[in-house]
Amino acid sequence: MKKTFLVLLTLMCVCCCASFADDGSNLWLHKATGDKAAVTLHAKSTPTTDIAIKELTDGWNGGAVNLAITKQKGMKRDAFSISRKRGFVTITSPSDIGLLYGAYRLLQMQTLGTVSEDFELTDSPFHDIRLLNHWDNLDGNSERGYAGKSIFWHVQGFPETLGQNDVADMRNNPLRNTTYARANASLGINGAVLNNVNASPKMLTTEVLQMTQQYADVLRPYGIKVYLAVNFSSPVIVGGLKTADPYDKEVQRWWKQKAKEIYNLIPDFGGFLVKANSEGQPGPGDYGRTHAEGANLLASAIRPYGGIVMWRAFINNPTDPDRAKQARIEFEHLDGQFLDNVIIQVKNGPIDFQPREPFNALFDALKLTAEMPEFQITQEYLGQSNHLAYLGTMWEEFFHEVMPYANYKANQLRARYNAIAGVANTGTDADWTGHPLAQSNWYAFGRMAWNPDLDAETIANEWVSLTFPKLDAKQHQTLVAMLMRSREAVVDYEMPIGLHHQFGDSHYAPGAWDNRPIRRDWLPVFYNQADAEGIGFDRTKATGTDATSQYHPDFGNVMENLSTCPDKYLLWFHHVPWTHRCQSGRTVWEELCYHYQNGVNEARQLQRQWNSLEGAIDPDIFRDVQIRLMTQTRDAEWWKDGCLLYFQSLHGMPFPDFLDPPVHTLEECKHSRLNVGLYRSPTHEELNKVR
Ligand code: BDP
Repeated sequence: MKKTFLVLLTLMCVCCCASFADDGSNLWLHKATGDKAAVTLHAKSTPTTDIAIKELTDGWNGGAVNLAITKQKGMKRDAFSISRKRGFVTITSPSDIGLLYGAYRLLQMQTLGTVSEDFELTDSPFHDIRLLNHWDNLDGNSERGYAGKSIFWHVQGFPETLGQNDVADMRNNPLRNTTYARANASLGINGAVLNNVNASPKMLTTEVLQMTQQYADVLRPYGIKVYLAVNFSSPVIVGGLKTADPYDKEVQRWWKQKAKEIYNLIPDFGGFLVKANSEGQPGPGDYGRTHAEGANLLASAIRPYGGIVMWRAFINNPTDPDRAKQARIEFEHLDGQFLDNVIIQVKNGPIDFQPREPFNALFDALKLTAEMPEFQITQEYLGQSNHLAYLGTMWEEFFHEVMPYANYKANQLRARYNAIAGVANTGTDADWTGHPLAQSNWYAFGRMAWNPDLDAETIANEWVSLTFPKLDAKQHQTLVAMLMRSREAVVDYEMPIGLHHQFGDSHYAPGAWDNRPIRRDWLPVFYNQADAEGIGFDRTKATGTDATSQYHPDFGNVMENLSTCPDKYLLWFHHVPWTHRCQSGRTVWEELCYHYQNGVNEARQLQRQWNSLEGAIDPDIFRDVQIRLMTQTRDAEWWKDGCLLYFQSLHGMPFPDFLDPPVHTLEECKHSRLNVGLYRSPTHEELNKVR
């Protein structure tokens, strides 16, 4: 009897531990229940319906399910309905992919505990094209990627030694590639640009196109199309032509031929993403041609096959002294000149993925041309994979501004293509995203791409429930609270009250003092304009660069006027004396001190909150996040001390009493390891090795 009990106990322990051990690789995806649901398909079977059936069979434990294709007038292809009556579930959609989306939704609801006995719901995506942009290079590196290597490319010495074994992670690791595809499909993400916007011309060689075809084949059943970022000089570098001029007949023929080759391999290829005439990339400007002439060259080549061209508005070659105005200056006058399968891809803010930016004034400037937002899921400027920064709150803020002040929804709906993209944070780390909690950003992007009206907190609640289903209500709330406050904490110590681009070279550590002899508008001192008298970048019409006039007056006038400009954008739009009173009642100097201090306090609070979850989270993930939060607090102190000591060195005012005295000297901050990109937290794999 005693022995049986012991065996049972041991078995229970093994089972508990086995189900508890988690390296984060399964993301927010449900686990198989053990039961086998009876699923009946009332439609032609396809690879996509096979996946839907398998997911439901393995994961649903609430009775029989019917899947049926039904065409309903006005219903989008990806939309679905789920109904449950007397315990019997029916999922309907006009398409097989809609059925798969419905299946994932039902399984998510099961984990969230929101399935009732009888219910009916219909859901339909707002954006039709919902894309990840992977800034991955053929050599396996990922630009601004902080989660290991590229999940797609590991081509050594390309193209000479290209062989079967060089084909990337995805093909060699089927489990991993299905997880990627399932994760995206579970959110409705339906496209992936597989390579960096700083695109290698080699992407268009036959060898790489054949590899791309393999990805397309793997991802297709999950409703995910592949796209490529292309280099405008490809006809010269790959094609051996003398020019890439859009008006050259040979060049036009080359692109048409290339399009034919691509669509022969990949009949549903999504299209091209192009960064042209920006940061050294080639473009139509090299031949005296406009962005429209360049974009149309590519667009007309892939138009017969249904492909699109996403032409980026991030033209970081400023002609105006204020880089924030550049996108609108470059593109507004070209409105109406683009083919209808061109979409202008616009970063959410006008500078460059800062922790907080007002929306880019190019939104709403184009009336005849499609535009799509580009978010950055990878945290280039938000502590990379060391800091916790849940970006749902940032994107919610973007939509709250752009919807009323830039007519966002109407503009999206009138365009032939209605799209959105996010620069991915995925890599080869076991947990995919480096920081285990940064998975929430991939999740939030997908959810908001589907429905931009969703609020960040709802999404955070979903993600926590799906990823950590074993937390009790209090623990769940703690983690949601951490996520919800996290991005504002980063804003507090990296860019309080609109003070932007204060980064050193690594885009990680503080560099407020940085005044190297390089392009002025890459330097923190250019953006802070700080001296003995005051601080801030004047973008007003009255005395500054007049960026405020690029906005609709309902937004621009509020920003222009010092008395109405919200504190969060104060130093983005205004240069003010240190003694200027903020809306909070504090002076600018006090207000800066207040936010830097708050950022440090918040980072500490994140540590405390996380520590309270010990025992409730898988120990490996717990320790991993714990170390990253330690790093975050330490970095927050560098930011606070470095920036405040530098500003104090200009005006000499004392620190307010509420400020914790610095623990670093300014010199120390200036020469900190943080700034040379050597300093980082261990990856998930490295942590595992140490254990
Ligand atoms: C900046 C990044 C750089 C990108 C560029 C872009 O620092 O790596 O190539 O944006 O978006 O944020 O093209």
